[in-house]
Amino acid sequence: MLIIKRENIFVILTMIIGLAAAARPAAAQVMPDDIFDNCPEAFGDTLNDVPPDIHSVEITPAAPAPGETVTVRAQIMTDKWLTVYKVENAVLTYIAGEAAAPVDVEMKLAEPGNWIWEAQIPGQPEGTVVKYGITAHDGTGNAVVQLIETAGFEPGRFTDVLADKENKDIEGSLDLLGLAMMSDGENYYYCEEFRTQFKWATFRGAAITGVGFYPQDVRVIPAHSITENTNAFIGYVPAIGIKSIIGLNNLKNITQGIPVSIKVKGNKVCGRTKISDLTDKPERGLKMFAATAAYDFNGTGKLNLSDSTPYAIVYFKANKYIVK
Ligand SMILES: [Ca+2]
Ligand SMILES: [Ca+2]
Repeated sequence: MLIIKRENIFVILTMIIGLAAAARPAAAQVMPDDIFDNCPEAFGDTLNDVPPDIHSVEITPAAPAPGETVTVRAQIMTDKWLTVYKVENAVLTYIAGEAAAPVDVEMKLAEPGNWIWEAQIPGQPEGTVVKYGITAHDGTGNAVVQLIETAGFEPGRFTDVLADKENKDIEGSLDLLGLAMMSDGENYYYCEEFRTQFKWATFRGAAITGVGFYPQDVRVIPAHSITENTNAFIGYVPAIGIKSIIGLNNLKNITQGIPVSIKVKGNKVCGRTKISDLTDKPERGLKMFAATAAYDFNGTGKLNLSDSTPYAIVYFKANKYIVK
């Protein structure tokens, strides 16, 4: 069973904290053994960390003619050996023509035994380029998404991939409500949504947020030792000026982190990275999530885990066909 990925988050947060300690004089970091004992319920949402995946997508007819309805069939499922949760819903999003708005269609579970989900795209005129992608969720909110490529930054084209509960036992500025994403094929854009505006400091210390990602394919190699050593975060710790991709190999020098563009807008923290800085195999999908913590580096030296979203497998490109 691949569970309690909180340990991995802990490792990464420890790295960020190490940087924080190195960057300015502060109380020694004390990492208590009981750090997870009183873990907020919000952070405990990540107890199951194996998202669903899309194993196949096909269309009928394979070469659609003008006006012909297209049926999209996809095998979308969880790994029953790695998670108790099952796929509960799937949505097909399509864009018919360059200037068209995205349309969402709920997919039906057409073959429950094989986890084949199905939806239709209405017939289109000759020459129409139809792009389509799937977003699916399991019973604990973990997701898989195929992002339909945008033509650069298009603020209206974010996909809400991960939703997170309101958690009134943590500060609003650390309480994640969701993670939205967009891809133009070269850049990955994300917006974390918070209950209130994200601030650089909280009453428990410096605020930390990040989007975690696993370059290794943990669906094939579900080993903690491997994922722990290759994990990385798109990290944002404004109190010490961190806006960068932080991994195990560049911890000793903060300037070695790959810089990331990150902005606070209202109750959102939004960022942009090059997809090639996240993975050299984008086609196999990247497992991602968002998390927050607070670090009291001027006081007790204690790290306080705050919140984490469920997990998603993210594909940075979707599918398409041309009506002939
Ligand atoms: Ca949560
Ligand atoms: Ca939350």
